[in-house]
Amino acid sequence: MTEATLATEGKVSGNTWVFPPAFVWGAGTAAYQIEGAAAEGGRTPSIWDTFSHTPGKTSNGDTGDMAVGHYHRFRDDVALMKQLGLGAYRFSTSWPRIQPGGRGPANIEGLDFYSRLVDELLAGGIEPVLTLYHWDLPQELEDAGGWGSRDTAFRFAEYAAIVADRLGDRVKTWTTLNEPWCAAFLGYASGIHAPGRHEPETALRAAHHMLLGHGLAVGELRSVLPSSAQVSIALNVAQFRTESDSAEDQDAYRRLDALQNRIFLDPLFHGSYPADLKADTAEVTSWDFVEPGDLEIISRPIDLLGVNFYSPMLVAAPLSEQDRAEAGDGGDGHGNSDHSPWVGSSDQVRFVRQAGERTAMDWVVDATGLRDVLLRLHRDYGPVPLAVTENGAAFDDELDADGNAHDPRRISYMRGHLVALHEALSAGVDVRGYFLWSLMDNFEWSFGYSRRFGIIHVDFASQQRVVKSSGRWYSDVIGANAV
Ligand code: IFM
Repeated sequence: MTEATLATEGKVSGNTWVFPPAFVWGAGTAAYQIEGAAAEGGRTPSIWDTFSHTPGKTSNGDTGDMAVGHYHRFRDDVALMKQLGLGAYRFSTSWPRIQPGGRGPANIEGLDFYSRLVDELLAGGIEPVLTLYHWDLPQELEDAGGWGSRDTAFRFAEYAAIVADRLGDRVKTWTTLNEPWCAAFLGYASGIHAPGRHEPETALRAAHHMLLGHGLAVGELRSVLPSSAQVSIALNVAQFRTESDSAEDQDAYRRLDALQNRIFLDPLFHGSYPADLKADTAEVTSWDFVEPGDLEIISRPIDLLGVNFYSPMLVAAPLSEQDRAEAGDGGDGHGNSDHSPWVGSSDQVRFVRQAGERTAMDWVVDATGLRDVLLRLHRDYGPVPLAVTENGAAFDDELDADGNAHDPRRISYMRGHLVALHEALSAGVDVRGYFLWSLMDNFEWSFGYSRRFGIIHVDFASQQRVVKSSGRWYSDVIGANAV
């Protein structure tokens, strides 16, 4: 993504927020959430196939076996993207489709699929933005230790080289990992995501191995791709806020910020893990998995940081026994957790339920969080350019009698977040693009098909697609380059 020529060109006039001329407008998906064809074309199972087929792990026992059939319908889906006027499409490649089993030779049929997709996008004037890992680790690698094993980082770099070798002549923007926090902590600690393990130490180890895999992959990508290619990582950077200025609440903030944000940002941009994170987790791990030279690899320069943002979180110190009794808190004393089911220091933090509108995920709607997270990244980790690589909302959309899907709440969510992004631009933050999550309704991980994030409605039985009113609204925004 080229420089968007910032603040001075991101103008506001009346109630219209005009974006910089080179601003990239996109939408995103991920392989396991949309492709289906789980056993076709030489693909072998990933941890998400195993997990979703394990009784009790997903709503209704839903799996990605069929998902929304994108593997067979990709041309129709690209036609819809074209109709919306998307400038870019963010998708992920499936590791077990490209390198079954996670090691050894490439599966040409798998690479051919993505090659056709890329060609179709380019023919439609849509820039492909490729993510190498959106959580679908080949099951064989999990059987060999998964991300808890250091070898997985090296396998990931090998896979990155295979994909770059085939698609690097046409794909300009590359993302190594999507949301490693979710993959590490939801996958290996809370266990609500694949592979469903409950091992806090392994989660920290996995986070490090993912970062190492990222750094090794950056090296491979740089050696295979033309020098004009852009290499990035996408993090779900959390915007934590505190209930008060008390030292106890500030400490809860510090702990969570270390465990979700700085655990990735500091090694990537400063070449070290935060000292307070190591101290906070000393009872869980000695961090002996960090070997000499790892941090140099992890902090190899990148061209862009992807920011995935949905909702801010309010945190505080736990209530004292007395306060809990007075508040009639019969729960665990940690309050309501909006997003973060495992925090490593759960005795020291409490999530506070925020007032306000909520999405179908029960996530509070507060667009100021996006502005603040962008400002913070610019302040603490700049000058790396940013792109909002995910932002969106799930609502219980239904087709009306005429077959239309009206989703005014999603339009309002998007509008608010785009204005917030614009505020960050105007404050001088280098934000190069916005990728709405998601292009279409799809498999929402442990929620199965019960949560709809799309701007295109999908009837999961017939696979029929209908552009929602938010899709038409977004199309107008793209056309005007303004909100
Ligand atoms: O659907 C997910 C996506 O795969 C990763 N980021 C959050 C989205 C909504 O939960």
